[in-house]
Amino acid sequence: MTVYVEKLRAMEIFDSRGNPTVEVEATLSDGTSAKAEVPSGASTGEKEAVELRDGGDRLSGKGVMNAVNNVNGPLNEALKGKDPFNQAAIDNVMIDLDGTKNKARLGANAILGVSMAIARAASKSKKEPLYRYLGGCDLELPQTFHNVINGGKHADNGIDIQEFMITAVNKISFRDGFEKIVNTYHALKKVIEDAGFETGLGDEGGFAPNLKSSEEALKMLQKAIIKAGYKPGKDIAIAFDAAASSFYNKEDGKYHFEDHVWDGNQMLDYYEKLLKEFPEIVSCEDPFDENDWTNFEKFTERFGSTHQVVADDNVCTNPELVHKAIEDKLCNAILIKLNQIGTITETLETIRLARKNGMTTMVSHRSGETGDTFIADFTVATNGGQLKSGAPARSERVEKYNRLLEIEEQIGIQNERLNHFPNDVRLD
Ligand code: 2PG
Ligand code: MG
Repeated sequence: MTVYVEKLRAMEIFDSRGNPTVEVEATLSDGTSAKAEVPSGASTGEKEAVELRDGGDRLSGKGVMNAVNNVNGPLNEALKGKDPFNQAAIDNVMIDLDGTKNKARLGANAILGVSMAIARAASKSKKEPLYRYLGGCDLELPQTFHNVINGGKHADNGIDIQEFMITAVNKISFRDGFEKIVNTYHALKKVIEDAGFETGLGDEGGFAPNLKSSEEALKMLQKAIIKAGYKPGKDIAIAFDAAASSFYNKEDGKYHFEDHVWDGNQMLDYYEKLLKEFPEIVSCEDPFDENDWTNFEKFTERFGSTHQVVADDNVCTNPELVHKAIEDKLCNAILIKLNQIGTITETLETIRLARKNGMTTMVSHRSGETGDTFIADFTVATNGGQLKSGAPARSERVEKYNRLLEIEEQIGIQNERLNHFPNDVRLD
């Protein structure tokens, strides 16, 4: 029996920040149906595919009814009768129908919702879990990064680095590593309380204490790791996402970072000091503004042999931009967000391109998330990668980790290959 796409139906739902987003349900001719929900970022790169918003007065202009109608109308028409098991063909139909370079006509939120819903329906129809349908039999649980102190655009505090993450580097399984993360998260709450700060949470489930500086945040993290009974750098390492575009001032070309106004060189010196003072930092994302490739390149030249340097806002999961990043030696790792580019097929192309050129890849949630656990399966399917999905708190974050626990139980605990970092953080 040939199975084909029978119907696509979308509706407007709400994300973890209470903003409208798109949900798509795909139904196949064999009666299988599956849903997917699209996330949404706050610190978005200028070259991300277009997230179609309605504008006007309703829901502060953030409604997504145009995107919903694009699924129910033109996308439904174009994909009806198509083979759901040929993901590339499905995605190409949508790219062609949209016809723009950045999915501005139909909306990346509409297109990605369809791309994910059809993949999930196809996996259900084949009676395979999504990670196996997408990834075959070469599967590996990812190295996960957990944003436990939130700053920048994700919190109302004085910290300008957007994300301070912890990652379990000494572990025998994903579950073992995740337990260490959870213990550290709870210890961190105590450390923050004892220092007299509030323990309210930011957008990604990390604490958002009103600290004055990023150093203070890092010191608290060191303390929390030790308090939980682990060795900083040996058991639990640290990563950050500066999301530096959010503190770069285009007018004066300076970085307005916490109490300072710095040029690129001063910013670079600051990072040098930070990495010396906190040797447990293994991975640094977006240390410079998305258009400041010169200083970004200098950063990679200086620290790229000892640290993972991740590019997010300046490459936007876009194969063309990643190509340029490879040529320019911009970074040694690429952040991967499905909604920055808008289809599964193009995301896979970006991952392939990065890896072929010796770069690592880190799949990422968005600060506005839903309960959809697609990225957990997707990261396992793309094998050997990393995943950041926020703190071990707030269900839109934890659901992804719970899904990884489930996947680990299904595929069994594997030997850690742990080639994830340019420097081997596991060596004593
Ligand atoms: C980032 C992301 C995810 P946002 O900058 O890496 O943490 O944030 O979704 O707000 O772009
Ligand atoms: Mg980022």
